Amino acid sequence: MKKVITYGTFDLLHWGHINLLRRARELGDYLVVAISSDEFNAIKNKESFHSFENRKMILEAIRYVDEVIAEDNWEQKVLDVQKHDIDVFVMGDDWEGKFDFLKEHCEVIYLPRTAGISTTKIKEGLQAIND
Ligand code: C2G
Repeated sequence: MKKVITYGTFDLLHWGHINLLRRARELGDYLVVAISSDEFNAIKNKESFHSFENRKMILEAIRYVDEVIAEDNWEQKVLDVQKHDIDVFVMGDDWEGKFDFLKEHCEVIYLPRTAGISTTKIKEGLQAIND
């Protein structure tokens, strides 16, 4: 079984995230998603609207996702790849090159981001409506 992993906050889930998850799943037979904890989001200077538990529950409902684990720090990826017997690591290409150190442990693939949508864009759009 070919196992794929990807990482992210996945806040205010949108079609760009779904495009990523679908393509990641299509690269293998099983997709693990490591979702950023609220504490790790703070390290990433990101504040998510939904809590970790709620973002996790939403991801677990997606047909492309087989398992959801927590992402607590930048350093856990090699361990995750080994512990979960991962064959392919996937990220959107806004991260191009940033995780090439994983190439000695698994395949590393950066997929084109979906243009025209982002969690920030959603927040800004809602702000404009409410102004
Ligand atoms: N993404 C995408 N297209 C978009 C928006 C996001 O392909 N329009 C992808 C991102 O490239 C990423 C994934 O969806 O691969 C999740 O995006 P975020 O939740 O913004 O994740 P990020 O904050 O980049 O966290 O250790 C890695 C980090 O946890 C990644």
